[in-house]
Amino acid sequence: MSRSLVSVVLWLVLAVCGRAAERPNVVVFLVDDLGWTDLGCCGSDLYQTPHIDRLAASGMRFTAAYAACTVCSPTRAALMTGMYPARLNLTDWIDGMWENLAPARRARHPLRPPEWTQRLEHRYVTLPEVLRRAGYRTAHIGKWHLTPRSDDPAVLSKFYPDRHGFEVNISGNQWGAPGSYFWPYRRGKKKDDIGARVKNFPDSRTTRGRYLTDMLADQAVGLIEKWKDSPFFLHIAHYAVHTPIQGRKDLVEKYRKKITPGHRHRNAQYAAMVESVDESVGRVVSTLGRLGLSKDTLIIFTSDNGGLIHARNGPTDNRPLRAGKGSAYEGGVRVPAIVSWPGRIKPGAISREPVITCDWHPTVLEVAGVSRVAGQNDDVDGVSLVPLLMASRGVVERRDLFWHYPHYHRGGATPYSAIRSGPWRLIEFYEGRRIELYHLERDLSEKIDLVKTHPAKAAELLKRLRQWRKRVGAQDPRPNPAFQSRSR
Ligand SMILES: [Ca+2]
Repeated sequence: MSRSLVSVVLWLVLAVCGRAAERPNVVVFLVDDLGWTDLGCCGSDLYQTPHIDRLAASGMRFTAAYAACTVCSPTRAALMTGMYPARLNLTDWIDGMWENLAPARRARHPLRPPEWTQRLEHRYVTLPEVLRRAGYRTAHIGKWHLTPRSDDPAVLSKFYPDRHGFEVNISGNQWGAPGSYFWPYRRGKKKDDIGARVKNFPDSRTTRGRYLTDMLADQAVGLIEKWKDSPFFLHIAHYAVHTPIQGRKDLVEKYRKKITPGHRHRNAQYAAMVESVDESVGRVVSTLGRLGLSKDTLIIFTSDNGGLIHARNGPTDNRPLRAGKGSAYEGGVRVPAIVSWPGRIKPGAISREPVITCDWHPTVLEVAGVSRVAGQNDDVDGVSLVPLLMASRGVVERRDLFWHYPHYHRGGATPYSAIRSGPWRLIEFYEGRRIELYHLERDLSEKIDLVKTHPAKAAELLKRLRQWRKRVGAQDPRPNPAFQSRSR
């Protein structure tokens, strides 16, 4: 072989290998309502998640990862844009509680929410939009919940995932929950559930009889097989483990036999739902392995808010965290987060660094070697976690994390903002401008309010929180003119 031929072959090999390394596939699992202790590797005493536990063992698990909001739509928007929900003015789930509250119930609250933005606006450049321009195939599979409040299909469809950068949209629409997890995913004869109004919902020949989480996994596996030769971005946003709490029958039976009075987690239906999510992760990981794509694929696994505990038969338990979904406390926002990239991220790594949903956007772009679109999303709030992921002792720049929820929620929240700074967490409640201060390293359960004993720290954090609100243009709640204090 001539020297020039050798060098051409070498160049080709380097070019092909280099390309694969520069543009890995990205799979994001965004599970709905999965609590901080809802996985085997995160301390559940009941739920079995061997595939997710293996994913964690193969990469990095974050012990202080946060959702950008205590409810779902804002966190989903933060993942798509890398921006805080407060900056997007998208601060509650769509439609929000207030909008559905009877006048008598509204009168119980001294404040009312601001005129917040109930959709993901097109002026923001989403993660799939940037990746798609860089040559990625992009698919959304599962829950979307970022459309406006509307009954008009023409209005709704303008905000579906396929109008926000996803080439393929499977079952993403205005619904925050399915009518049923069992095919055809409707509640009784109700027509307007997922599947009914969405054009690109898979047709019934391929979904008939499939449990929803299994069906979404089928779709993910099919797309990986189809797109194996080009870089792809899959956003697998499971409807699970949101209500209705309905597990697959074989798994429910298994857990019914397993639960004892001593268990902390003790809902067999919910346990079965978690295990179905685990199976979906296992199927995606094994498909990647079978196709030789493991080393070319970054997988992120996380949740959109804390575990649900306030509903009837509160399906899970977030202890030692305080409260859960829809609350101002850690149980509302602290979530599992796992990142795997075999050969790149050291196996078995644990990070205690506080990270938040907004960070995944710049992280994915850096991993994909893609620049942000100039002049758009310049205010990305997240930071890339690549230094942390690639060198397990690496650090990201020290910063504060923030939450802003100017709404009420059945999970216990009254309008509030919060800041986490190092081990400290300060919450400002708008009602009466009351503050609470906790030291999370000494008091993970937020039991001991330190405002009185650490007034200087409280004042410093309150100042930073208010400065941040101003900087991002956070909307304050307003006085409720209909408020009747006697009715409380
Ligand atoms: Ca949720």
